[in-house]
Amino acid sequence: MNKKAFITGISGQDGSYLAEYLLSRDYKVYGIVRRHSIAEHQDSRLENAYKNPNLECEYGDLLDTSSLERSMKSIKPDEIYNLAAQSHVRISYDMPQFTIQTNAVGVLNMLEAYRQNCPSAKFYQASSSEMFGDSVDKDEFQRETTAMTPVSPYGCSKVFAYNIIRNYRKAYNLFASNGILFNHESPRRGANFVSTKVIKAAVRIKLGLQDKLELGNMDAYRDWGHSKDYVRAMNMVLNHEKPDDFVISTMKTHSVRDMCEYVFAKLELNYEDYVVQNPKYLRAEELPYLKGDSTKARTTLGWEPEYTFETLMDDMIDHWMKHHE
Ligand code: NAP
Ligand code: G4F
Repeated sequence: MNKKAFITGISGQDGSYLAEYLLSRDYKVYGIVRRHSIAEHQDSRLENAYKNPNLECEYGDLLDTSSLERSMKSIKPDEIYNLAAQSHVRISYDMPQFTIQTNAVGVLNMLEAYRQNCPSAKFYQASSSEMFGDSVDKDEFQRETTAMTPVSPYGCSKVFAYNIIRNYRKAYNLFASNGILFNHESPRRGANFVSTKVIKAAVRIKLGLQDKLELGNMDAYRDWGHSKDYVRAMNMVLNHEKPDDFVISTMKTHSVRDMCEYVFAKLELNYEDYVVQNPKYLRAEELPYLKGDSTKARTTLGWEPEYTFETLMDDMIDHWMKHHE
């Protein structure tokens, strides 16, 4: 019989790639989507997945426990991927209560619905490198053992979720795992994250549709990978012999400035002629540096990324070029 997977956040960047990946591996995939006032935007990232009859979505929300319980009771999934979140770090300063409700209490709601209705399922939690905050090991990496000192409401919410997963794993003997994923992007990345913002603007400048790009902190470093590689890792985490926590990263870091330099140069432009700083995009507290050590996932799960920073950028540039042409 086909395995059944349940995905929260299925309409997001990772959820949509994960749905496609699992469908290609003959899973029956279920997801919940929230009610949107513009219904036609709801499924834009799921266009490909919906071509497969093995995908079913229903309305639900991490804050609506009745919808979660109904799904767990009726579907009885084999694998649960909890990807739903208010996932924007700067916006978590504008909406701290909603961020904590969804990313922390919402995870507890999901865990309870799972524990009470289908405890033999495996549960994946979308944990984040933002949990490390300003902690860095002496060798300049963050890894599973690095202290967590989050520097944003988003980071704090994800630390709660990470810890409650570990608590439920032990207390109730559940197969509940954390994937601690470093930044990952794709053509489906939301427009207000830095990668899409830089690439879309550079393409529009190249085509004469825009004349400048306003950014916040250009000296922040991130370890950027491709979402397609990272959803593959999520599935490997749940198919490992025991529940555990894994860092997923490329093990390389670049600054926002490096990103601008690469993207504009690829389009035969000099970023210094177009990029200006706007304090509006600075954060109340910035996380200056991320570089993940994913040795554990590579040696234990056999996971390796296929994309590099450069091929990720190229994929996104191609996408936005085609979109504007
Ligand atoms: P995303 O594109 O922002 O997708 C988030 C998804 O969560 C959307 O489908 C959104 O639905 C849904 N959602 C938000 N609030 C919800 C709620 N209260 N109930 C149900 N669904 C809700 O994020 P992503 O990049 O795919 O990231 C997926 C997960 O990985 C998130 O938990 C994120 O925090 C985590 N993560 C991401 C990265 C990264 O670099 N991408 C790194 C580490 C961890 P709407 O469309 O209706 O808002
Ligand atoms: O693209 P970002 O907004 O991603 P950020 O804050 O690192 O968060 C992402 O990665 C986390 C994993 O580490 C995820 F958990 C989280 O859900 C999300 O997917 O910003 C990246 C860097 C930051 O240092 C930011 O200050 O880019 C800097 N930046 C500079 N100018 C900007 C801008 N970020 C945004 N969004 N917009 C700017 O104009």
